[in-house]
Parts: sequence; structure tokens; C-alpha cells
Amino acid sequence: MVILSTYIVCCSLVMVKVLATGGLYNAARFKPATQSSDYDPFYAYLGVDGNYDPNAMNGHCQQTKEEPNPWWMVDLCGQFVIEKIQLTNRQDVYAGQQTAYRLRNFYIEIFKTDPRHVANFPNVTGQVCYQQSDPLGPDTFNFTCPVPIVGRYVGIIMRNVTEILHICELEVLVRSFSAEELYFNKVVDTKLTGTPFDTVNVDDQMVCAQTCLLRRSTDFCTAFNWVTSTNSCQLFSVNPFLDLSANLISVPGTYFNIQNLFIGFEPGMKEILLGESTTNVQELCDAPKYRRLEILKSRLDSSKLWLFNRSDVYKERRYYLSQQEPTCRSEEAMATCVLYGGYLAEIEDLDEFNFIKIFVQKFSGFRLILIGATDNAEEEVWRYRTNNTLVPSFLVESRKWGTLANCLYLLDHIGWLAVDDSCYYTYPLFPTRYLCEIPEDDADCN
Ligand SMILES: *[C@@H]1O[C@H](CO)[C@@H](O)[C@H](O)[C@H]1NC(C)=O
Ligand SMILES: *[C@@H]1O[C@H](CO)[C@@H](O)[C@H](O)[C@H]1NC(C)=O
Ligand SMILES: *[C@@H]1O[C@H](CO)[C@@H](O)[C@H](O)[C@H]1NC(C)=O
Ligand SMILES: *[C@@H]1O[C@H](CO)[C@@H](O)[C@H](O)[C@H]1NC(C)=O
Ligand SMILES: *[C@@H]1O[C@H](CO)[C@@H](O)[C@H](O)[C@H]1NC(C)=O
Ligand SMILES: [Ca+2]
Repeated sequence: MVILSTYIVCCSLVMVKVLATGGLYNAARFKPATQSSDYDPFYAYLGVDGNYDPNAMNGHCQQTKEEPNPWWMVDLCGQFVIEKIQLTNRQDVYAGQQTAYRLRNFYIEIFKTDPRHVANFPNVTGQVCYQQSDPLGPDTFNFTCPVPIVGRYVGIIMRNVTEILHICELEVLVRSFSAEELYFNKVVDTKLTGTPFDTVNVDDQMVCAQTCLLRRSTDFCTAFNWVTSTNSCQLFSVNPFLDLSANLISVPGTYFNIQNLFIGFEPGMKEILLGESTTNVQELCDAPKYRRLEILKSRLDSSKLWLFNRSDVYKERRYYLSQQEPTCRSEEAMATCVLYGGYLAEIEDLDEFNFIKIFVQKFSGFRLILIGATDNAEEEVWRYRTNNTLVPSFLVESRKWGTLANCLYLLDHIGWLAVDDSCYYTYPLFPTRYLCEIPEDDADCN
């Protein structure tokens, strides 16, 4: 395997281009899989979990419900030159019968694009690598495609049969010149616990990433811990689609990197990935999306600088003072703040008020600043717009403009304390700005 290039896409993402060379290797292990239905808990990913145990009762075989034309499919997350399929059938006995014989009238098919987007799926035929009508026995089989086939989605489907489909492991054996773009997702000050399959000392984190990639087709390296203080690179073979959060601990100076198809370990991720066979799990593999995301993010960042003047960081957030009048509706000001990931400023205490006061006093040309509170529910009872919590009383100078004035503004000549005013109009004598409060991204650029 040759590393073509390695570069950091953004702070938390490392991208590597790989050109595989050399012999056949299994490109299916740990890739996202899906099936026509789930026979809970024999989820689709068990067909590529790297465990070949042919006794389904041990929990390493996938299984669909009994249904017409059952299928299972793996997304290799890239176009590969596929030469062979190794299939490990079930080898246990149920009600006196080898369950293996259920697998019959089956097709192993390869697609370049996701066949589930085709209207008459699953009645669509890809390029057939192998087909067999007779029941397949209890064993591990190698099927060589008649010619090498280029594709990304590899499926097995039983046609004209109402049956349960189950396999214990499927290897997709691919040849050189399969170019892939891979990403590592980096988690700062975090370590994966457990025993690495190897630990090596290298110069930096990038070399560690490359080392992991070079050992991907042999050791199925998918993740590593980079320990800055000792330059040690701890290599792991784990399924990146499983929720590893229980095995992550906080360790300053250690970076956990996982070859990754989604960002972060969101709560509930495990259930989505394992529990729902027909969601578009494999779309997570579309690496170029992350580039599009990065582009979008940088667009937002620069657009923000055209609209606002930005404060320093205060308690993991910044304040953004609009350079223009808010449009006549305060909702539009709020919507603009929300677009950039925040909300109209919500002043919680004196410290925050003082910080904001010092910030806004660096600018001039306005007298009122719209912030994020309203008394529209109960006159003179000011609550934050995002969560209805009461605004601290020190902030508001009472001014009873009644139901025509349900928005809160900081006003210059009373030391930027807050007064009520209309949510819909601005006045030439009182040039107005609005103030967003936006949490800082947790992106870390180390
Ligand atoms: C697929 O083919 C089967 C049998 O020929 C038919 O009953 C079914 O309606 C077809 N499904 C779709 C989505 O075309
Ligand atoms: C299938 O082929 C691969 C690669 O040529 C080989 O490593 C493997 O042992 C074969 N499996 C079986 C069951 O013969
Ligand atoms: C399925 O059955 C239909 C109708 O009996 C037949 O036309 C078709 O060739 C069969 N398909 C397969 C793949 O056996
Ligand atoms: C506010 O932002 C504008 C536009 O980016 C910039 O020209 C101006 O200098 C900024 N003002 C201050 C005081 O930083
Ligand atoms: C409501 O928002 C304020 C200001 O953003 C915050 O201080 C407070 O903790 C929030 N209250 C609740 C219940 O979320
Ligand atoms: Ca398995």
C-alpha cells in the first residue's frame, strides 16, 4: 500500500490518500452493512465484524427475518477491484437441520452506486460475481468472480425464495489500485483503553496515522492513540461503527484517532448504526461530504466577519455586534444569530454584563443594542427567548412602554442597562445594533 498524501483537512480531521498495491486483501471488515430486515440482535454488521464463529448462537452472524428475497449488503466506502468473495456460512443445527442449507438461489452482486436508490430495488441486478441455486453447505467458501469487478456495494440476495438469510462472515477480497480517501477523526486529550495490537515509536502523529494505514489490510488497524510525551503510537483494530465511548477515558496529552466515517461519538449513535438496517448508514462513508462541510464552515466564518464585530472569548463564547441596524423584525436578528450557531445575547450576571459593556464601548454610531429577552407573555417580566428563564433584575431599567414594547435593548446613556422597546421598528434618533452570543467551536488545532 502506498500513501499518496496526508494532510489535515481541519483541526479535528486528518485525511489520507492511499493507493493499495500488492496482493488480495479483505476490504469489507468493519465497513457499514445493511440488510432487508433485522432479526434482532443479529444485525447486519455481524457479517463483517471480523469474527468467523459459524455458530450463530455465539452472536457473530447476521440474520434477516423470514421474508421474500432477503438480502444483506456491505458498503466498502470506495471503489475496489473485487476478485473473490469468501463466505462463511452458518454451521450450527436447528431442529435437527443444518441451518446452512437455507442459503440457496442466491446471487452475490456488486454495484458501483447504492442500488437501494433504484426504483425496483431489490429486484435490480448488479454485476454478478457468483450465483448458485443449490443450497450451500456448512463451510467457508471462496467464490472467484468470472472477471475482476469494480464496485463499492457488495450484496447477497436470495431470489424467488421466502427464507431467512444469514451469513457469519463475508470477506471481499480486492486487488491493488483501489484508491481510497480515508479520514481519521481526532479526539483531543482522550485515550482508548484496552490492549493495542502493537505500539511503535514514531516522530509525530501523522506518521502514526500512516503506520496505522499501512497495517490496515494486514492487521485491520483502524484506530490509534498518539501519546505526545513519549511519542508512542498505539495501534488498535476496532470497529469504527461501534460506540466506543465506554472505552474512552480522558488523558491530557493523548490524542485518540479513529479511522472514521462519522464525526464523534454521539449518544445514540450505536443504536442508529446497529439497530436500523435500512437507514443510509453507508452515506457516512461519503468522505467528500466532509470537505463540503469544511467549505460551508469557512463560508459561514467569513460571512460572520462581514456582518459583525467580534469580541474576545468570554467563558467559551464570543459576542458579535452587528455592523448594521437589525432589520425591522427582531426575529430576523435572532435568526441570524442562530444561523451562526448562537442566539441574541443573554446576559446572566454582572461579570458578563461588564464584559459586554467594555466590548460594545469600543464602537460608536449607535445608541441601542437588541439582546435576547422578551416580556411578551407577562408585561415587565423579562425572560430569555431561548429558554424562558428570568433575566436578572439588575439589568433592566423599568420603562413602561407596555405591550407595544416587548423587546429588550441595552441603552447608551444609562450605562448600557436594558430598557424595553419595540421589536419591529428602529428610530433614526436611536441607531440600533444587535448582539449575538455564539459559543466557540470546540475545534482544537493542535
Ligand atoms: C420484485 O419481484 C417480485 C417477484 O417477481 C415482485 O413480487 C415484487 O413486487 C417486486 N418488487 C419490486 C419492488 O419491484
Ligand atoms: C480464499 O482465498 C483467500 C485469498 O486467496 C485465501 O487466503 C483463503 O484462505 C481462501 N479461503 C478458503 C476457505 O479457501
Ligand atoms: C423467479 O421466478 C420468476 C417467475 O416464476 C421467473 O420468471 C424468474 O426467472 C425467477 N428468477 C430467478 C432469479 O430465479
Ligand atoms: C468592525 O468590522 C469591520 C468589518 O470587518 C472592520 O472594518 C472594522 O475595523 C471593525 N471595527 C473594529 C473597531 O474592530
Ligand atoms: C437559560 O439561559 C440562561 C442564559 O443563556 C442560562 O444562564 C440559564 O442557565 C438557562 N436556564 C436553563 C434552565 O437552561
Ligand atoms: Ca461475523
